[in-house]
Amino acid sequence: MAIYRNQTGTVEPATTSFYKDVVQGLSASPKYLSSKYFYDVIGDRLFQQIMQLPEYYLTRSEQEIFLMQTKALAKPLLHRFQQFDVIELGAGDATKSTHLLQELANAGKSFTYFPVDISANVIQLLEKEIPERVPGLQVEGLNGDYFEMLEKCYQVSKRRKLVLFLGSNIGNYTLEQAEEFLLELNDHLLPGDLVLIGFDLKKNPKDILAAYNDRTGITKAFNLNLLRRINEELDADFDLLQFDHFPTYDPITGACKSYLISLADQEVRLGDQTFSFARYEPIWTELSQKYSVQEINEMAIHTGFQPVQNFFDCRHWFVDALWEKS
Ligand code: AVI
Repeated sequence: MAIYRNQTGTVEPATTSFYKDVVQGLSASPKYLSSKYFYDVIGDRLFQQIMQLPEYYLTRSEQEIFLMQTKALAKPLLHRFQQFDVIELGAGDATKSTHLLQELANAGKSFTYFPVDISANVIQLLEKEIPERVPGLQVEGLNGDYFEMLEKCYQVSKRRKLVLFLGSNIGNYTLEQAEEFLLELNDHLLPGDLVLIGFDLKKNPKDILAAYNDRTGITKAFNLNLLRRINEELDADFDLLQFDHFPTYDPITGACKSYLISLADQEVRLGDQTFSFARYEPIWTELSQKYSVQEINEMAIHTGFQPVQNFFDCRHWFVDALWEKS
């Protein structure tokens, strides 16, 4: 059995999902790798840099919504619920949500903020930082799987819920996966609970492509980092110089896809297996799906939600959609 070295340097048998998913993806035709494995320590750092790029409009657009429309975002929650909790799936650094948390706290509401993240490090940091940013706010970080943690929230508190899923993270799911995710989210909520989901909108294809093909090459490094991570953790020997980054955007489907292109006929060893790459063969690494407002509203209805209100940035490039569980 092959072995690999995990992020803490421990050598383990090759039975983890990372190993299995990589082998499955590289054995498929066409080859693929999941973008969920982009986010090791270096990947996190590169993503932080991406969010600062002039071409990467997504973060700034959503930041503008939270900054300029804080009162409007808080209003439906304050009008509907006497008592509530706010849960954030994939909280990251919670920069955007902090504006809303502050507004809710200013309205004199006492509530708990449950940031959920798969990174224990992120949770530790938020538990320390959020009460500094919003004094008096109760924060209970939850480290682990989104839906398991959502169940935990209901065990701890029976209050109404607002679930945040921001940053166009839903765009990294295929349409099928997104619907599956939303159905499961719906299953974990009670009628009347609210969700606020960040979607990147269809727009001029040139602006979308530029966001995933920045001039400085950070997005390329972000994609290539997955091969570096596989080398390090799964005992492989990808030559990073022999792969190029290639994003595409289809304005009909709204699918923005990134590929790593093999620049040569080559063989790559992974543990005790070998994978062959033809010259110019692609590995599909990421989907960043773009939506129309109509597609978003239809998706709400299909998955058991009622659209309540859409919050757009000034260019209408991004939307935070507020839905209620029917
Ligand atoms: C995290 N996610 C929403 C980003 C996106 O836009 O799909 C990840 C990313 N990939 C390349 N640039 C940013």
